[in-house]
Amino acid sequence: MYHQNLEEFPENFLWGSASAAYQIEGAFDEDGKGPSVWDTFSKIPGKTFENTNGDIAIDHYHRYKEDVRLMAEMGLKAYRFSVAWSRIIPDGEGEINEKGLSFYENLVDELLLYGIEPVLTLYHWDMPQALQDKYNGWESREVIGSFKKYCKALFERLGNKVKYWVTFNEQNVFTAMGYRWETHPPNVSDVKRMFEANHVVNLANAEVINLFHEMVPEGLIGPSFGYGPMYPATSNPADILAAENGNDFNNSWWLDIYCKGRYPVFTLKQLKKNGIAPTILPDDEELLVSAKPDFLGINFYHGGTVQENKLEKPIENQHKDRAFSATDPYLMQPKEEQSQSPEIPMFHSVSNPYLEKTNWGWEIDPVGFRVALREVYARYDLPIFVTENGLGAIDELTESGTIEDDYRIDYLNAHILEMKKAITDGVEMIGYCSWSFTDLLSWLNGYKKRYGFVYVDRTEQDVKDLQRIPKKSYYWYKNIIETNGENITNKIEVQK
Ligand code: BGP
Repeated sequence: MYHQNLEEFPENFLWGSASAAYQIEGAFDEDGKGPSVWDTFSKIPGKTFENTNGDIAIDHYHRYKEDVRLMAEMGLKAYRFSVAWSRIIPDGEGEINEKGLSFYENLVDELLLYGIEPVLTLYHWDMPQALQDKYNGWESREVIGSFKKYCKALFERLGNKVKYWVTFNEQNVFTAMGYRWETHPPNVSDVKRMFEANHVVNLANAEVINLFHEMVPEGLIGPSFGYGPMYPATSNPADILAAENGNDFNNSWWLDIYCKGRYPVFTLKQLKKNGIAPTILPDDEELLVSAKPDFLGINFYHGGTVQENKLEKPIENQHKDRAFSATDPYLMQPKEEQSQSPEIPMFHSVSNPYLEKTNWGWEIDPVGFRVALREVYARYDLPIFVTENGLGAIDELTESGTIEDDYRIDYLNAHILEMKKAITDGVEMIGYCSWSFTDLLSWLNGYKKRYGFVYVDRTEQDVKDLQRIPKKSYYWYKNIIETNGENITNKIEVQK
């Protein structure tokens, strides 16, 4: 659809920004916090860039007031953050740690003081290590009860202060990276175990949504999914079919469960044929169907392009032209030695010649963002909250003490423009959170891959003074918020 004039953003549109506990807080063992799987995993030599970890991160735990003040000065309307489960319950299921709860309550109070809407993520990948050790983490249904206990403590304490809640962040990413690619905890490489663990997370998601609706009837809850549209490489109908398979396997596999309570038929059948489908017990379906999210959180970075692949195993030279980044969670490719690669007969990923890439090889695809928003809204009919979108780049602190991140402004402007078009098309949207507010730890890429509006002065090995310095994009976004996005056009004007 081409629109001569774009509609305005809704009046109460939540212009926000996001973060996650492990990536910002630091204070990894303070005030009674128990270790999480990320505290353990990041210490395994060679797993993260230059062996970086979040022990100190950007020390948000001690500097949250300063960070919130910067948000307030920018005029931010919403701030998405996650709670570290092992701060609230150090061993995951036992005693509740009051100091952990009060940290988040203080943070929420501080946000509310400035009229910033808190958006709370319950699980952004940091399972308490004790539960990993005791039950094998998400591979056991025992963990569902522990997760409910933790969530209940937060609903009780913050249910009257926080309206927007996110259950799981990018379930597709943490299950694949953690159980298939050995690049996240618990460092496993087994497709069957991945699908089993993923199913348990689905059950936990449903249980907690139902619990929330009982306990916090005025609030809104939904998962945040890492969505990427699937493009066919050509107009060959066989490639169109491959793209449908890719969409089924990479997107509907999760979104259908969240919204319809059942797995997509074709992928499920394919997994069963390969002997890697999850174990579904008789009562599971009833639970999954009963839990309805109030909105869908969408994290958008990029999608993928696929072609037909009828081979049992990809041929050798196909591997060579794959633009494949070892740390791109959205485009991991089957390893040759991994016998169970269910997607091989379904589709085959190729590089998209129309799209530029970031320094880390991630495609830049603003139109794909509009495609994503429309697809998700058309299929699932739920309001969308964009809970992440942003550019990871190497920023330079100039001698005069500024950061001229025009490339980030270009990136965000282009994406927000496409979002405005999607709204004009008819997509119902709650808000948009950029990733991220401050610079923070990239899980696998250290401190060098920066996303923030606010520069944080540290390197991988040198913590320095962690000084916060607003970048050029900070002032640009401030203006976008002030004008409710009316200046979002093809032309960019930055006010500083
Ligand atoms: C998403 C995660 C975020 C964040 C972002 C950028 O998948 O939800 O936590 O890390 O990706 O990723 P990266 O740091 O790998 O560039």
